[in-house]
Amino acid sequence: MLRTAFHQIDTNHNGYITGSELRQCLLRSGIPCDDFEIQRVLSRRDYNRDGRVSYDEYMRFMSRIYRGEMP
Ligand SMILES: [Ca+2]
Ligand SMILES: [Ca+2]
Repeated sequence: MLRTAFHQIDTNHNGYITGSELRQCLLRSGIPCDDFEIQRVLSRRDYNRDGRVSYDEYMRFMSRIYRGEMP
């Protein structure tokens, strides 16, 4: 289920979520976001600071949420 969500965001299926892919995903969900908001959301998931979110980083973030460690 989580893996499906990742691949829905990763529209070009290169294994990384970029800012523009995240923005498109939010727009498809009816959530318009400005660049600042996108960067804020992205940076919370981008643990190694390479400007994109890998599958491992995504899973790490989601598992923290599921354990109740994120607000
Ligand atoms: Ca991608
Ligand atoms: Ca990264």
